[in-house]
Amino acid sequence: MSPRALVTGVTGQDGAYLCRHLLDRGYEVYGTYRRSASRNLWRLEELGAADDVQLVSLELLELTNILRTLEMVRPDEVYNLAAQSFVGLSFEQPIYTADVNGTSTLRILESIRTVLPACRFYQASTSEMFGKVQETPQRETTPFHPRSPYGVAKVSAHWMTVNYREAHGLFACSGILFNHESPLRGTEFVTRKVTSTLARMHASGAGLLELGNIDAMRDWGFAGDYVEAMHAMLRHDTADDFVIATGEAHSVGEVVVRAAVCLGWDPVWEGEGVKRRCLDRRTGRLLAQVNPAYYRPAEVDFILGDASKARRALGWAPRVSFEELVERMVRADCDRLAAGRPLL
Ligand code: NAP
Ligand code: G4F
Repeated sequence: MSPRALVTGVTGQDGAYLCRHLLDRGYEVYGTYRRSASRNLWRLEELGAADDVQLVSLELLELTNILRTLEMVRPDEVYNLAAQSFVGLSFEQPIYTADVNGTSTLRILESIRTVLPACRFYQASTSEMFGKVQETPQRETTPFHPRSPYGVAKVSAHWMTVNYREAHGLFACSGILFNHESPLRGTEFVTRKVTSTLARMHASGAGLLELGNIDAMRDWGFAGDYVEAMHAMLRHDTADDFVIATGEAHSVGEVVVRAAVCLGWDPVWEGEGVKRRCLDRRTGRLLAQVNPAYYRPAEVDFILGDASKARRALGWAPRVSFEELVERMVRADCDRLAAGRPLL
C-alpha cells in the first residue's frame, strides 16, 4: 500500500514543492487548505500537482477540524507547514500569529497523540528562532533569541514538538530551515518582491523598487531542495531536529544587484543610510531606493546556518546556488509577464 501523507498549508510555496516531491515517490498525498471565497491552487498547478493531491479543508485554529481530518485521512506522516509565515505582519497581528504558529502546533500534536500516535510528525521551524544570534554559524545547539512575534511563536512550537517526542514518544521532528525561496515564493517576501518588481520595471520601462533594510543578511536556499530534507527527516530511523541551510549568506542589496544583472542592467548602490539608491550605470535609471516604511520594529541582522548534522545523518545537501536561485526567479517572472500571466 502507498504511504499516506497529510501536508498542511498546501497552497503555500513549501506545500506545493513537498506535494510534488511526495507524489513523485508514490505517496498518496492529502493537502490541507483553508476555505476562502476563491481557491488558490496556482502553485500546485505550476508544478503539475493540483489534480493528484486530495484537497482537505482545514482551519488550524479549530481543534475539532484537526481531529476529524486525522481520523478521516489516517496519515503515516504529517507535515505541518501551514502558518502565518510573514515576519513583518506578525508585529501587526501578534496574537493571531501566536495562535496559528504556536498553539496550532500544539493542537496537532495533541490530536496525533490522541488519535494516531504512530503517525510521524514534521514541524516547520525556522532560523528566525535564532534572531539576535548567540553564535555564528547557527546549529541545532545554538540558543534561541527570537526578534518577532513570529519567531517567538515558532520557538514555542519547536519546544512543543521536542516535548511530545520526549514525554509521549511521538516520532516528532523539528526542521530548523533557513530562508528558502523559489519562483513560487509569495511577492511580499523580499527576494520575490525584488524579482517581480524588477521584471515588471524591465518590461514596462517604468516603476521603482522600494525596500527596507538592504543590509540584512540571509542564508538563502532553494525551496525544492529544502522539502527533500523534510521528507528525509521523517524517513530517518530516529526522530530528531535538524538545521537546513546552505552555509552562505548574502545581503538584500546583493539580491537586487544579482536580479538586475540577470535583466541586463549594470547596477550599483550609492549614497548613505536611508538615502541609498541603486542605479543602472549605463543609463542612470533609478532602479531601487530605501524606504524606511519597510523597516521592522526589531530586525534579524545576519543569520548563517550550519547544516553539517543533516549532511551527516540524512545525506542532505543543497544543490541550487544563490546566483542560480535568483536567476530562476527572475526568468520565471519574465516568462509570466511575456505570457500575459499575473505575478501572483
Ligand atoms: P507560505 O507560502 O506563506 O504558506 C503558508 C501556508 O499556510 C499557506 O498555505 C496558507 O494558506 C496556510 N495557512 C496560513 N494560516 C492558516 C490557518 N490559520 N489555517 C490553515 N492554513 C493556514 O509559507 P512557506 O514559505 O511555504 O512556509 C511553509 C512553512 O515553513 C511555514 O510554517 C513557515 O513559517 C515555515 N518556514 C518557511 C521558511 C521559508 O523561508 N520559506 C523558512 C523557515 C520556516 P493561504 O494560502 O490560505 O494563506
Ligand atoms: O523576505 P523576508 O520577509 O523574510 P524573513 O523575514 O527572513 O522571513 C522568511 O524567512 C524565515 C526563515 O528565516 C521564515 F521563517 C519566514 O516564514 C519567512 O519565510 O525578509 C528578509 C529580510 C528582512 O531582514 C527584511 O527586513 O529582508 C529585509 N527587507 C528589506 N526590505 C525586506 C524588505 N523584507 C520584505 N519582506 N520587504 C521589503 O521591502
